[in-house]
Amino acid sequence: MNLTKIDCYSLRLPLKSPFKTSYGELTEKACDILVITDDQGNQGYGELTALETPDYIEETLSGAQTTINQFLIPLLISHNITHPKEVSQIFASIKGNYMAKSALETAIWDLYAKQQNCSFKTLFNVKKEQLEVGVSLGIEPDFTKLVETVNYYHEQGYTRIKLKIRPGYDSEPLTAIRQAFPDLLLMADANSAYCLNQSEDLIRLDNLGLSMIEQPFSDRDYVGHARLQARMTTPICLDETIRSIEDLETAYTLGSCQSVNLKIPRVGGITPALDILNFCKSHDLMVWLGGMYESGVGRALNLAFAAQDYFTFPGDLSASDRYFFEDIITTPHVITNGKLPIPKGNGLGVELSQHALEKYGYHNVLWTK
Ligand code: OSB
Ligand code: MG
Repeated sequence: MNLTKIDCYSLRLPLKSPFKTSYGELTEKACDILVITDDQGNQGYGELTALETPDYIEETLSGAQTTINQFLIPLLISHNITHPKEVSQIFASIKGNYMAKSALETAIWDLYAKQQNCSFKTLFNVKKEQLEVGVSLGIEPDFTKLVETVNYYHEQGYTRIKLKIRPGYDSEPLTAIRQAFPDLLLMADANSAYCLNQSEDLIRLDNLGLSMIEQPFSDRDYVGHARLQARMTTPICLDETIRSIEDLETAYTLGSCQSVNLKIPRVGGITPALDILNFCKSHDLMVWLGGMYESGVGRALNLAFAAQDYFTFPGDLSASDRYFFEDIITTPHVITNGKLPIPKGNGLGVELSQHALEKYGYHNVLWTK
């Protein structure tokens, strides 16, 4: 693919309001945007979505940056890549570090699509022009405010609400939402905050008509999740647990989940994400697309990927203005008639806003030929 340069924009995007989960509070989202250039001047964009603190999964932003610089870029440039499908194989000798791999792998896919004058929409064989989406809400102890927030997003067109929960903050806020919105697609995400002996707290959520409960237990606890699933009717969805197809096979075989939150960065990029999607299809397992508070770059990828036919449940895919005052792309993602349009241009179909890149971060050249 004749790569000539890899640039990195390290950004800190302030959040419109702090986002509170069972593991802490986030006030700004740091991310890197990788730009891979070829000898024709085409540019592929990839977002590094790793969080700064290893409280979601082990990988951190600074660790991922080191992995990219010391291990992944040297591997990438020493191979003659003919198709982006080869990249995850090229990275196979490096263990874990899925988000670091995904940042480069997705940039190579974008570059490839642009070389072919093809959109991601076409690449993924997507017919839809727009997508029904959901929103993820942080912990809000004031239930009146919480219900107002749900109403605000519901009126904008978000058809599914996910609430972050933790022990002591579960049944009550969820009941408040359910009473105000009897028919809403509603789910909860615990981000590993419970342990097996708190199973009763979760089982009593069974009467709330939740679409699913995401990641109640610790990320390696396949057996605990299987025991809980056997005792409750609400589907358990795994997020943190599923980093690879092997993780998914283990969870499926043990009955640890009935639903999968698929995040492209958490599994190492587009090729492994497609493998996981295919596994879910062939095993009739529900799967939907999750998010990592992506900027407009990662969001564009998520939109095209989530528009594939097998996804029917609205993902964690909100408009640019859900989290950010200003997106880093020239045309932000805006809810239109209650849905998010899927970008149509070549590759990801978004352009970086030079103004926002300068305002929110700094630039480094990682490699030149
Ligand atoms: O657990 O799904 C999660 C964001 C970062 C890390 C983990 C999670 C999340 C979200 C927000 O819930 C999803 C989004 O809107 O991007
Ligand atoms: Mg989650």
